[in-house]
Amino acid sequence: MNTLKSKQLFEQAQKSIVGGVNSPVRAFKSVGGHPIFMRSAKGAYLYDEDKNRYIDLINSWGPMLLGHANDAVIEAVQAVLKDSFSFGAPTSAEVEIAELIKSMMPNIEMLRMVNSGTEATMAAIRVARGFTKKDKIIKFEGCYHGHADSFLIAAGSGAATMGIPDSQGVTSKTAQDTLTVPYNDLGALEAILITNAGMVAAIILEPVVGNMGCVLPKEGYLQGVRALCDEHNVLLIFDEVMTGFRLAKGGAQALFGVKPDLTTLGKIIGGGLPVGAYGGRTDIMSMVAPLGPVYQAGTLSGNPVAMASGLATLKQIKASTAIIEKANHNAQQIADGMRIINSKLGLNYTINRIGSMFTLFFTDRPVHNFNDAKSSDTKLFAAYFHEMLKRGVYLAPSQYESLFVSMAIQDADIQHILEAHEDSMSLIQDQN
Ligand code: HOZ
Repeated sequence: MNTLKSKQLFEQAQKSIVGGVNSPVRAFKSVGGHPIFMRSAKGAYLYDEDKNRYIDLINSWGPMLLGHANDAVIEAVQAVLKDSFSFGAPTSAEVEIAELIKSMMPNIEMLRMVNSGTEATMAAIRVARGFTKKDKIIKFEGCYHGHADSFLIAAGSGAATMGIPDSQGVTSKTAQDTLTVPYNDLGALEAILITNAGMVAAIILEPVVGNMGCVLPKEGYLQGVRALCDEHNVLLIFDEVMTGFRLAKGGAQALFGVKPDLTTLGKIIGGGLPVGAYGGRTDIMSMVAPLGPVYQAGTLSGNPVAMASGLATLKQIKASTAIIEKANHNAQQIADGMRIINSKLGLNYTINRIGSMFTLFFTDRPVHNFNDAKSSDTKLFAAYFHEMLKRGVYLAPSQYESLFVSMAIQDADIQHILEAHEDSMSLIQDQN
């Protein structure tokens, strides 16, 4: 596969963009080689600058559940473009999307639109602190909630991939207010709540983790976290930036039947444009300005073009259960097919899947938390990643990310992915 233009663009990019990329994992640092520069995408496929085609298993890290360049979304965006790109004043589309989100997410009574998942989580903990008048938050090792200071402590995703889970530049005072415990361990959570009694404003977690690879909550775990929050008078924040509108129309909270106090959203909510949101109980959200004393604002929040893209995406998801079902079916076929091939090759690697999210971990160990995920052979993952890329399958360039499957993938694509998997696995096993 010829990727010369990508290589040249990366060399050029490094002269003006930090590391040649605008988000660290994209640099391919942990897998080696150069990133692929994309030019266009349609449905299940990405096309790069050298005109190579890839079946996309990242889907912009989650937003493109419908597949790329969905016709109804394009039409909706084109329709608003002629009316202005931004007003910095309220629009009817913002009211419409707020009502639509409330109708889908079971525990959002009031919400605020922002421009990214990072903004949403950053604001949610500020509100939680303002409401409870407490400073500390608890997050889980390997969970990632965007790049705000309070979350870059034992952080997953790119921070873990780059080996900087505790980023420099975060003051020690900020870090002291973020307590961390292992995911899926109620005992550890209870212990830290007892030690810090009366000081914890909120527990924030990904109800299904996507940022240490895909890690599922153990049976009863989310219910246990909710019960501990109630017992210790702590707010529960579900970061559903990845899982919202994907695992179910109402996200993981609908799927598992657990009620968070606040929810953060991103990715699918913008249909590929930069949108986030946070919301929850009316009494808590009423703390936010202009109603209350917690400040949060944004010039481009509720941007009309982004709202049009989000609305056109969410309306389709709300109207048809077939979308989520098809994406789930695709992911199941791929993950199950990989399991069968692995066992034929005598390999016992862990594959975690739920709905249309999954990760193949290069470890024999069941993966329930970040320590388990870190037992993966990342060198082998890197070799596998490049073999898949050569065969036209675009995976996340890191072991510590979930894959996101779209509804646009068809049976022939699944066949292609599984053949690529078998060839790649056989080859890297022979070489190692
Ligand atoms: N940290 C993001 C995924 N969890 C990566 C986003 C990107 O590089 O585009």
